Amino acid sequence: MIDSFLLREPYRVTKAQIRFYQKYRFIKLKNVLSSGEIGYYNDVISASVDELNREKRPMNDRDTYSKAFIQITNLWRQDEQIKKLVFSPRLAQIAAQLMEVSSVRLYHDQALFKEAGGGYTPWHADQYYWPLESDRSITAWIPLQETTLKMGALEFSAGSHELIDGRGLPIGDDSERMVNEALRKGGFEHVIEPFDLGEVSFHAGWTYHRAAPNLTSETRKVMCTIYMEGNMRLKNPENEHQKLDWEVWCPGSTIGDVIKTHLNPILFERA
Ligand SMILES: O=C(O)CCC(=O)C(=O)O
Repeated sequence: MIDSFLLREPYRVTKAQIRFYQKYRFIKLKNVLSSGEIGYYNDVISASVDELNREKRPMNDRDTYSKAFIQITNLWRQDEQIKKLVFSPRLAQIAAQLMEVSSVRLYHDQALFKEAGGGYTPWHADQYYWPLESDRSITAWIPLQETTLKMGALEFSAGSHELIDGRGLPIGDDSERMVNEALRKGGFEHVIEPFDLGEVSFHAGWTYHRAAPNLTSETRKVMCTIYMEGNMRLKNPENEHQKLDWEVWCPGSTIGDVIKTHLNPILFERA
C-alpha cells in the first residue's frame, strides 16, 4: 500500500540543480519518491523480474556483463502499476528540466538487479548503444531500497561527457580499464556516494558511470527510465548494438526522422 503519492506531484528542480546537471551531466536528487512508493514498487518490480528472468547460471559461469546485473526491459508493457512509475510526469518533468528541453519521450525502461555477490558494472557511456542523433538523452536511476556503497551504488565521473576517448567501447573489462585510465588522466572527479531511500540520480547518455560489486547478501534492486528529447531523431546506426536498439526500442522509425513510434510516447510536454 502506498502511504503517500509523491509521484502525483511535481518535483521542484532548482536553477542551481539545472546548472549543476548542465555542467556535470549527472545529479542525485533526494526525496523524489516516498518510502511507501519505494516499498510498493520494490514488491511489484521484483515480482515482474522474478517472473521474466531467464538468467540461472551460477555467477562463476557468466561474463563480466552478465555478472553485473539481471536486466529486464520495457516492464511498462507488462504491468499497469509499473507503467504508472515509468510514465510518471514527476520523473519526466525532472528529465525535461535538467536537459532544458520542452518535451521528453520514452526511449525504454529497464530493471537492473545486481544480485548478492554480483560483479562490478564497468565504466561506460550508454549512448554507445543508442542510435540517437543528439546528446539530449537521460537515465533516471531509481533505487528500490536505500543503497549503500557495499551494494554497488551508481558512481559518476563528473563532466565526463566531454571526454571523447572511450566512446567506442562496449561495457566490459576493456572499458573498465581504458575508460578508468582516460578519466584519471583527464582529471575528472569520481563521485562515489550511497543513495538514501527515495533518492534518484539522473545521468546523460555520454556521462561515464560504473558501479562496484554487490558485497552484501541482499540484491541491489534498481529501476531505470531512459528519456530522450521530444524531437530526438534516429541516426544511421554506427554499430550492431545501435542496429538492434533501433529494431527493439523504436521499430519502424526512419533514419533522420523524429523517433515517435508507439513505444516512444511523449511523457512530458511544457504547457
Ligand atoms: O545499475 C548499474 O549497475 C549500472 C546502471 C547503468 O549503467 C545505467 O543505468 O546506465
